[in-house]
Amino acid sequence: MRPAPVTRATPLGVVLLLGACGPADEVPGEAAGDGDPAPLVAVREVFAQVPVVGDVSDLHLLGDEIVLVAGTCGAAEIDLATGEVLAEVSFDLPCPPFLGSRIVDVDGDGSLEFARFSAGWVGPTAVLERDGSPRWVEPTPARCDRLFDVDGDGRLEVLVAEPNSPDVRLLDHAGEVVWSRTWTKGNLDAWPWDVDGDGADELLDVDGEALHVVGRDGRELHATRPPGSAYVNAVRFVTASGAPRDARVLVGDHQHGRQVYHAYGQDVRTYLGTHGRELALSFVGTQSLRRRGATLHAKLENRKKQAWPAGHESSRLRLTVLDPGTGATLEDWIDPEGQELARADGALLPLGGDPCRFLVGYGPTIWKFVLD
Ligand SMILES: [Ca+2]
Ligand SMILES: [Ca+2]
Repeated sequence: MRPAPVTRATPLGVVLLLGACGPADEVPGEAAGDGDPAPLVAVREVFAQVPVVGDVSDLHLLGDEIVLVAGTCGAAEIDLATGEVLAEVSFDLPCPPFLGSRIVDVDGDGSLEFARFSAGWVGPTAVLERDGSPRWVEPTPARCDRLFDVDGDGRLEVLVAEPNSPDVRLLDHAGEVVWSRTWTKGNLDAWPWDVDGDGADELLDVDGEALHVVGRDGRELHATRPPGSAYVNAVRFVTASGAPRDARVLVGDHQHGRQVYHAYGQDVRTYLGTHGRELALSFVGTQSLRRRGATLHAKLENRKKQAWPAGHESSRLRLTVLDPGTGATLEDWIDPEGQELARADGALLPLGGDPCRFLVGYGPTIWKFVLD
C-alpha cells in the first residue's frame, strides 16, 4: 500500500520561509515497501486573500514579480515575494456565481484584458479593461469554455448561445457577430481545436450521433462517428504526455450504461483506440510542473455538489500531482472551513524554481505550495 501523501497547512496569514520546508520531518516514518514510490510532499501556506476578485478563476505572472489574479467579480495584482495586494479592481458588472474571467489578449495588441464567460449557461459574456470597466457586454451566455482564433489573425473569438438553444453565434474580439448557425441538433458546448495544424482553430461539437468539425465560416467540414458508438456526448483534450498511441483528442460516448472515451489523433479522424473513463481522463486537464529536472502532471478538479432542482450548492477543489516517472503522487483537498458555496473552478500557476513552487487559487484565497 502506498503511504498517504502529506501536506501541512499553516494558519491564515502565516508566511513560511522557503528554507523552512526541509524534507526530513515531512516524510512519513513508515517506509514505502515493495518498490512503492515515496509520496510527493508539499508544504502549503496562504499566499494572499483577495475578496475583491470573488472566486479566483485565473492566475498570470506579470514579469517575475507580480501575480495578476482574475475572478468572478474583479481582479488584483499581488507582489509575488510578499503576497501583498498592490492593486485591486471590481468589475463594473453584476457578479453571478460560477462566471469566471480569464486573463487574455483578446485583440492581439500585446496588452492583457479580462474576458468573462462560461459555458455554464450563465451570462453575460463580456470583455473588460484592466481597470474593471466593460469594453463590450453581450447578454447571451458563452457556449464554450475557451476563447479561440478561427481565422488565425491573433484576435480571439467566442461562441454564444441562449441556454438549451441549438442556435449559436460567433462573436469577434470586439463583440460583433461574425456568423449565426443552427447546430445540427445539439445544445452541448463547442470546443476549439486546430484539426489541420494551420494555426487557426476549428470548432468541435457533438450531438449524440457524431463529432462534428466546423470551419471558420460556420460550415461543417466533416463528421466523425466513433466505432460502436451509442451516444456521443463529450470532447476532451489530452494535456499530459504518455497517452496511449499519442492520442490528442478523446471523444466521450455513453454505451451500455458506462462512459468510454474514443481516442483520436489531432485530425479527429485517425482512430487510436477506446479506453475506460479513468485511464482516458488521467491525461486530461493537467498542467506541467518541473521538479529536479522531472516533469510532473498537476491537475485541479472542482467537485461541485449538485443542487436541487438545478445548479450547484457547494464544491471542493481536489489537487493531484503525479510524477509519471516514479508513480509518486500528492493529493490535497482545498476545502476552506465554512465553505458552503459552490465556487468557480479555481486556477493553478506554476512558478518554477527548486524547490518546485506553484500557486492555487480557489474562492477568494490563493495558496502557495512548495514541493520538496
Ligand atoms: Ca489586448
Ligand atoms: Ca481571430
